[in-house]
Amino acid sequence: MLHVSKSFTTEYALNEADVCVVGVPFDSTAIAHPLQRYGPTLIRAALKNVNFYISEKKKSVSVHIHDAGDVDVAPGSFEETDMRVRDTIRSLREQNPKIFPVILGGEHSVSLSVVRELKPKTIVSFDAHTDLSESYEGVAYSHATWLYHAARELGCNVVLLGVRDWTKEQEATMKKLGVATKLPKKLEGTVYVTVDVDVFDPAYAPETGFPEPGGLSPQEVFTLLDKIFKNNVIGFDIAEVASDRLGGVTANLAARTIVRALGNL
Ligand SMILES: [Mn+2]
Repeated sequence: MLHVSKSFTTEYALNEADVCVVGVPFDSTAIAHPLQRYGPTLIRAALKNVNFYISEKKKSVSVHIHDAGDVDVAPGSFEETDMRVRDTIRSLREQNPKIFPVILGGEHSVSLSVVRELKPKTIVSFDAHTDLSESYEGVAYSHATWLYHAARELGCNVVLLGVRDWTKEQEATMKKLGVATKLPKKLEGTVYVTVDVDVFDPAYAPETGFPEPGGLSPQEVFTLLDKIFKNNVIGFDIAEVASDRLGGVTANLAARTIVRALGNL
């Protein structure tokens, strides 16, 4: 008998799993606190200690999870990392077309690579920021621009929840793209959900690249997630956990958020 533990209580082979976890430890475009590379490690460590049971709903979260590991990112290159993330997601979906991908960031630019593969009709982004600049510090593809490029390339609907900091230019872009800042009753087509942990108030999630005061509470985010998952959600990520210390509250909240999301599958 092997007395060993993996990321999840029980871990399934890809072809027997409902959910596939993929880490993307990329943080090369982060400016303030580039520690997002440890996000996948921190969230996995937290996931080991989180019960896959939602007490208030008396509901077991019983999805079968396969952990594919982390993408070998190319430090300093979004383009090369993008290719590797897309290739990885594509291969996983070829091997199991029904798999529901859960991506652990990494900075928020990793979401662009994922939606380029999944091509959702609607993106719901929980984020304090719009991430709708065309370029940031002269760089086209970064954590601060990914949603602009996703919206332009895919021509998809965008819903931004918990957003509370934007520039005049970003405000014009939001108008131009028809970005919703409240959850519509019904979401169109396939839906991709991304959670930048800075959507939470920094009191709940201090370990992140760009904390903004006045954020949402965990309960508010969980309630919104429950509503969103009544639609045709095809993938989920959580980005911007940034710390080099195990046992932080932000990674624990990220893990709890994942369990809440998976509880709706
Ligand atoms: Mn953000």
